[in-house]
Amino acid sequence: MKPIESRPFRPAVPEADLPWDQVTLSVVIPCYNEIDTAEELLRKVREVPLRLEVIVVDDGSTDGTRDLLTRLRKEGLVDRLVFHEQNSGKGAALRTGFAWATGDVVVVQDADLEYDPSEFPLLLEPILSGKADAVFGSRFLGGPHRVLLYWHSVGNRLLTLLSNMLTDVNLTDMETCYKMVRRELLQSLPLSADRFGIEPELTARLAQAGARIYELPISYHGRSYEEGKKIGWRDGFSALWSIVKYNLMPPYVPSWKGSAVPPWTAGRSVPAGDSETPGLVEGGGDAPPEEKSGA
Ligand SMILES: Nc1nc2c(ncn2[C@@H]2O[C@H](COP(=O)(O)OP(=O)(O)O)[C@@H](O)[C@H]2O)c(=O)[nH]1
Ligand SMILES: [Mg+2]
Repeated sequence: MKPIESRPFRPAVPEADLPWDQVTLSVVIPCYNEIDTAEELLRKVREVPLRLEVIVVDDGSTDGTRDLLTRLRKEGLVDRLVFHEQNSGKGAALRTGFAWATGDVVVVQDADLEYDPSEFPLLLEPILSGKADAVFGSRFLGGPHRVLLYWHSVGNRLLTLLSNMLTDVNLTDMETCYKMVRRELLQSLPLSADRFGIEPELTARLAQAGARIYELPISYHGRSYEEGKKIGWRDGFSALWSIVKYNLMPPYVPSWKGSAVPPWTAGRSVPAGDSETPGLVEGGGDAPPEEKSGA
């Protein structure tokens, strides 16, 4: 496996004059019992023609995913592998991954194959060109998608409607996995949800921080419950509560004071990341990297 930096750079979007080679994209992958998909997913991520920092957080898997990830880390597919000793939920896994991110921009990538990493450059373009601080990939804006689970999609639209009413931003897919955010903004947000409440929480905090949010159509290869989909109607009800909680109750997030002109638009050159560090981390939790052993 060749390191990503040695590959020719091929942006997948037309704006060729953007500083694609000056940003590092941290890809945070929460992973819980995904032995059937994790390897193929990681290979797809590594094919993306961007400078990447790949952070995988294993959330207490019990199906052999941990050993698989350890092997893939040795193979060079993973830059940073963090293990949660106990299953704690997608939100907890994301908070661990966000704390470790050192790239300029962070994107969430589920470990199943429902979302396609080859769309990262499309999502990155509004951030790279300085228009957006965060970009959501929407499954409901006309991109190609497998049709299934009608009532699930109705649930998603209702949750998005309620979230929009309280955040006053007009998203079409609040629950999407594809949320890409400038790292400094993301790490400034007070996130606390352990499970799927992280989606409305992240959305609410970005809106409260006054982030410039863009939305783009993405493709979606949904899986059925037989194929391993885990999220269910209970998660829907808990999302309702999360939307109310993170929008109407403290803490109240002040406006983000970050620069509207990101450094890469001024031609900054960003180092490729610390490939000398061991990257394999036992434990996890939310502490920032400098407070952990093995960093
Ligand atoms: N369901 C579930 N997913 C988790 C957990 N911790 C991390 N994840 C990861 O979070 C992502 C989203 O979960 P997934 O089951 O695909 O959600 P769904 O596709 O919406 O049903 C996947 O990459 C999971 O591996 C957890 O405790 N439960
Ligand atoms: Mg999924």
